Amino acid sequence: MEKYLVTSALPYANGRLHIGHVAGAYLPADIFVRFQKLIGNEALYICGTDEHGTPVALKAEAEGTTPQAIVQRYHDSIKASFEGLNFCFDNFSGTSRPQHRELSQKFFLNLYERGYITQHTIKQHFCPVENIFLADRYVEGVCPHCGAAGARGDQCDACGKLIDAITLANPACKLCGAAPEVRETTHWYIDLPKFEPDLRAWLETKSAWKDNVLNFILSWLDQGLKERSITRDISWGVPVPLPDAEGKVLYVWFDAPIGYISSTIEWAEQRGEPDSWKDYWLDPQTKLVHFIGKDNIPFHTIIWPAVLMKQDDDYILPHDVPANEYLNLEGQKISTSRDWAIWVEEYLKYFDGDLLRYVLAVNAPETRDSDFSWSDFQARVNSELANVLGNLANRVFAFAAKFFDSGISRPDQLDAEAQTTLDTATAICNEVRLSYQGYRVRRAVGLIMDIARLGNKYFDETAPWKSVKTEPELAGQTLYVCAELLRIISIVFNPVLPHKMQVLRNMLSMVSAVSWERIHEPCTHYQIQDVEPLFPKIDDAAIEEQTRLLIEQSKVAVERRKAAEEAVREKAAAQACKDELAAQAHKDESAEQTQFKAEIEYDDFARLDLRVVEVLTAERVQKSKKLLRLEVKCGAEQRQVVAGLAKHYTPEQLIGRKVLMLANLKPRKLMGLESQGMILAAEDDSGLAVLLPERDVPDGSSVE
Ligand code: B3M
Ligand code: ZN
Repeated sequence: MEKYLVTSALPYANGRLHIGHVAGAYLPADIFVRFQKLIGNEALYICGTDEHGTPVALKAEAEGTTPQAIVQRYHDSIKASFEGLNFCFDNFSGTSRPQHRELSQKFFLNLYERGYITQHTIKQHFCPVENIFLADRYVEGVCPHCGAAGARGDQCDACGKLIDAITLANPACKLCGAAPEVRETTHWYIDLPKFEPDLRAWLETKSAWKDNVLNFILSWLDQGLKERSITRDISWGVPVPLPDAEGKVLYVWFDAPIGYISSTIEWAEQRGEPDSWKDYWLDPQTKLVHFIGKDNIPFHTIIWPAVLMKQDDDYILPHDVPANEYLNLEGQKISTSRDWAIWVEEYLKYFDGDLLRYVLAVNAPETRDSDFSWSDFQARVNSELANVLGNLANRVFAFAAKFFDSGISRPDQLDAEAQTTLDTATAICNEVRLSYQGYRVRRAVGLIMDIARLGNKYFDETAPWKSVKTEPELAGQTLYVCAELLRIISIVFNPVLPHKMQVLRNMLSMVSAVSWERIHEPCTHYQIQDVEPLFPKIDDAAIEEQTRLLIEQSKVAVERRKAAEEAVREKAAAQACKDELAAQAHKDESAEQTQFKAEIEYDDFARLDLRVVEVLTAERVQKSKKLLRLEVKCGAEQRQVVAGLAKHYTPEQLIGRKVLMLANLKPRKLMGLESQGMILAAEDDSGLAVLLPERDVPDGSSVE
């Protein structure tokens, strides 16, 4: 017997669950787990919500509530959605629970103490309006590579290159629209280059992984692993467990995968065997399989295994990471901001959970992106589930009711055609098994529907409605073969349609627990009961209504978004205005406080000999940071002036310029050089600015 520990990526607790999530990281996992249990393997299915990160904190602030309240709302909503879709998690936890926080800190400290964590002070954008450091995706500006506007701080969509946010030109904060400040901040980094040999050696054993996953990893390794920061400056998260780390939390992607373990620990505690999580995580026999969407590949195949490798306990590493591609909706990318999505919560108000499971399984984005459309949903339900599988069940049950009092018995002997039909079905089941095991759900579903087609064909060809009058045993044989096919289907289809297949087994009066082995244990008698249509058809009106709702909801969202963007612009403008007023007020204030020197007579002023001079040469004074030595021309005269301008001007910036000079100041020595005049300059917080005549006047001109 094999032992699996299966996880699905932890959904963020900042929004509801939509069908794109379900198709990528969840349904394939649930099907895999149910399949493993069906063939007699042990499988534990672990999940929970990913509850940290900036979006939760921002949402809480926007709604004037706490992050915990936001998290609770979406945790409940997501959990209910999964329940409505008949998911079989063994535990569904959340990463803001105390136990998870403690475990995450322990993981961090283990790496820290073993020298796998470094510390760097970096420059980062800071929004003075929101008063937060801005994660890269919250900054937008001009791409330093291609010059495109609207590049995000992490990546430019125009040229596809990765960006260091700090290199964006004209950066703007996406939250408030204002230009962010650049501030220094200290963070901790996981020293990935140190892991490279171990990671490479481990990954070399993974040649059986899906191509899309391997390609992704190779390109990462080939670019060379870099240190990755694993801390953030926000208040919502797991506090960094170091004395000098006030206000710092672990990056959400550092703590999230640890949630797989903390959720397993919670499961163990809830069943009253607190150590039993170790039977999975610390037993090298366990096969750990992470189901994820493709954007999560590097975290699960590089960073997370690295983190697991250097802990006190000997954790198992991922056995497989079957990542899926994306599901589109009506030919467009699913988008939460445009509300171009089908929310599971909404879906469940209208349709059965298993129907969505079926359609998403048939269209699973296993090797490339796939598409969901309402018309395809209707067609799949009506012409596949209802017309093929539902029809087989209906006609068999109706016929049995009409002519055999709903009893179907195994004939003493089966003729060749009957036997071949059953043998074909069991042969297909072997293929189905391989497909499930290899994460090829689309193929498994197609094969199972072939069994149902086989049944309909057999029913048609043997035409029991004819034979029942003359040779009722023959009609009975047809019913028996078809009932056997339905029984087999109700077993092998259970991973995809757990609820519907249970209903079918009930109609067939199968009471024992469902298991793959029973495929090969023919039933001797069926007493058909509780018959109901398995797959009622979906009418056009229902589909039109859904299409209308989708378009409507998206329109509302796009308008709301436009309004929000407008609000951001207004807020930015208001802020700019406020800044200006504040600057003005500051000026006025300083004007009030300005201490003027004592009054003088005009004669006092007239004693100053102020002149326009031209700077002929300029050079730094050796060993002085402040002083420049200038040669200036004042009419017929040339003078040497030593001026304290070196911090504000390079010599080149001054040569050739006409500036103002106090010419009759008594010469004095500075750093051994005689200064024969004083250059006039205005001073403010940022330094000195030499005064220049407003138009070109000859040197030597006097200043009145
Ligand atoms: N919260 C889900 C996502 O990227 C992310 C997964 C964490 S798994 C440890 O949609
Ligand atoms: Zn801002």
